[in-house]
Amino acid sequence: MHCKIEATTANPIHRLREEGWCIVEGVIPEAECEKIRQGIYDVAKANRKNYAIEGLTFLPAFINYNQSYAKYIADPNVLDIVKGIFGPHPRVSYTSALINEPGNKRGAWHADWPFNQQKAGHIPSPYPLDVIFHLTTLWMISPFTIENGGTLIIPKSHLKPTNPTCKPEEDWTQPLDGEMNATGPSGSVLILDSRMWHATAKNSSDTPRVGLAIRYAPWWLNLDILMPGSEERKMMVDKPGLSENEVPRLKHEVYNNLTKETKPLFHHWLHTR
Ligand SMILES: O=C(O)CCC(=O)C(=O)O
Repeated sequence: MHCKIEATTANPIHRLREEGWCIVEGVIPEAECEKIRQGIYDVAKANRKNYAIEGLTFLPAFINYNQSYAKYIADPNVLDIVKGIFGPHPRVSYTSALINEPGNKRGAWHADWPFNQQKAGHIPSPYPLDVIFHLTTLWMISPFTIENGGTLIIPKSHLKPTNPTCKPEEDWTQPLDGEMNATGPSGSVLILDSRMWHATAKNSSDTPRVGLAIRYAPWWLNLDILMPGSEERKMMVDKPGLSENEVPRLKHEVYNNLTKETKPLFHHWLHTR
């Protein structure tokens, strides 16, 4: 297992716990990234959601539209780390395409679900325990560089008991002390504790930055609130009229074509409750 080390230890799980992030290089061969990049870009653009921020294309449940990267989601270089944290039965919670066009604006600092305090389903801050509940992984289908806007992160911010979504009235788009761009060659995977403060960086290159956000959850984290039509979502989001991310159900034909290693990560998305 290769993990780019910039801390004191070679163990990526230890590093995730201490620093809140690590990068695993070479998960998808670079030549393969070249082949799948345009397809991901085209499909994401063609199905872009109109609520996406200007300069960004965002498409949830991307696995339903394009499966060119699907087998890598179960790649042991990533999955062994995920299992090392969550145990033997992790689940994929999100597969989203992220296209950052040249000239996009810098985004606001935030932590991801279930720590985003503006979403109906969230763990209220101050978080009671230092526990990794959810992992956000950002897949570099393009190389991530400082110029094209490698994700902005603040190492160790996962250890804070809260995050900027607690105070949405403040402007969180400004630089903060300790920030850095996470960079790597195409085919690398940035793994973040979802509590980590992070933000979209400006793409100052002349080429779109193509990425995927794939998130992993432990078996015990209830994901039903994300699923349109679920009983949880009706009660907690629709009825009170609150905001929440949407992860539509997985299409059966897509599930049937996944590899045997990938299927267990997605089985829960076949059904709503
Ligand atoms: O595109 C990026 O670099 C950051 C994406 C992000 O902030 C997110 O998916 O929560």
